Amino acid sequence: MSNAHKATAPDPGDFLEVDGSLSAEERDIRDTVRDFATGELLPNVADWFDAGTIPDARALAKSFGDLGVFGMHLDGYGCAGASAVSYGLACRELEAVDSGLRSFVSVQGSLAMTAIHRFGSEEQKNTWLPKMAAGELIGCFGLTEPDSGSDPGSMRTRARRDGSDWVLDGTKMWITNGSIADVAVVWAATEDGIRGFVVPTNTPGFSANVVHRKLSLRASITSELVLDGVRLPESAVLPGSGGLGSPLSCLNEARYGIVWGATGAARACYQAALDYAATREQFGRAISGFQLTQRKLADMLVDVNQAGLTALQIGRLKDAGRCHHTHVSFGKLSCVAAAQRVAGEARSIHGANGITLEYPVLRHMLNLETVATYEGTAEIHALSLGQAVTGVSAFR
Ligand code: TGC
Ligand code: FAD
Repeated sequence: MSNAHKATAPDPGDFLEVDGSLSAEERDIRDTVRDFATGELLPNVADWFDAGTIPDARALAKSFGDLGVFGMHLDGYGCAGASAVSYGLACRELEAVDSGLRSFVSVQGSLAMTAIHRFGSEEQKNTWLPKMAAGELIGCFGLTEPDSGSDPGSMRTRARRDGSDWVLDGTKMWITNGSIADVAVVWAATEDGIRGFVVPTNTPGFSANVVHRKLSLRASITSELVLDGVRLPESAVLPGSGGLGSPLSCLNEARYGIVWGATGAARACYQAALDYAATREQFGRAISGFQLTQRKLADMLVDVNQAGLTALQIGRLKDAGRCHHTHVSFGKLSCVAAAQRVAGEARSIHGANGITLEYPVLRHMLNLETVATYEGTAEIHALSLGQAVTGVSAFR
């Protein structure tokens, strides 16, 4: 006879007990990041979003460095060498506050630091990574261009040799933290294919312009990078980089963080909706008692928990060395779509209050428009999966 009906009622926030399978170390990391995120970031994030910037991004970088989340999945050079699941949990807890804050950590650790860690010389690693891990230096990652987004292989930024130097010309667009960065990892086409360059942002010819009037990811700084005859020594090229596969392999790391991050945004919206529905009364009763609201809450519960299971499974595959980049596409496509559905339903449950910054739901919903776009749009990840299951590429 089944005992299912006698079991303790599930926790709505972790219905399938995904967190029950975490190790003690993973739970510690989750709790440390959650405490920091809810204590230090949550009270400020609506103001930052309202202002359309992070007013003291250097102080925030230092706090993230002290917390140990920059490049936490990397080994050596001041990095923590944590598991993929631990890194994912950190992304989840940060994005439960705001996608822009997880982005800060993704771009620094998964993109700029990973590129140097994976393709850099010992000298480059020793010069940049410890200070980036500590949050003393801020990095950005320039792949996208005004006319080259989903198709980065069509980039126009060029690096040409001039004696023993390299000279870079081109424009990068939509670059997170570009105008506050100390160092930019810039991808450029050379005679030998696409290569990565470590560009100190005080190099003559380098400039960055902030993108204004964004309606999404407002608690994040987004910039255009202009490279106008930027002259660099041979030691600036990432010696291990070669071909489009190099930047794409960094994207896999950041996309993996987004898989988890999206589950944090979804959880935050779901919890806000649950709380609001329990206290908001119309027609003489709490709106949580209406069948139509319960249908929304049930659908959200399923989305939040299925996304959580997906993220954990991909994390376990990654820790076991069995994560293919199409697993990450699966997670990025499905978890972000789930978070978008949850945020939309949560906003509707909040009625008029849902359109204000007093509640987190529209802020998350707007942020998720960016999350669904960067690091490969939903369409690009659908095509990656389509190619994986059919063997036919439909990109062109
Ligand atoms: P294709 O011919 O398929 O591939 C070129 C080479 O790359 C290899 N490859 C990968 N390697 C590692 N990881 C992946 N995910 C890879 N996908 C492909 C491939 O095997 C090949 O290697 P080889 O040795 O044969 O040369 O290239 P394609 O030109 O057809 O393009 C493929 C496509 C469309 C999937 C790719 O270009 C793509 O992913 N487009 C989306 C671009 C994108 O995601 N940009 C993100 C910019 S960074 C950003 O948004 C930061 S947001 C801030 C934050 O994260 O918070
Ligand atoms: P496009 O590629 O022009 O796509 C437009 C539409 O066409 C999309 O719906 C797309 O899915 C669709 N489409 C394109 N190709 C196909 C196809 N083959 N089949 C079907 N549909 C297709 N980039 C960086 O390099 N570094 C960063 O730090 C960074 N940070 C960002 C921060 C923010 C806030 C934003 C919004 C973007 C950021 N990006 C960054 C850029 C981001 O990666 C690109 O916006 C993204 O790759 C999509 O490129 P695009 O905007 O040019 O859209």
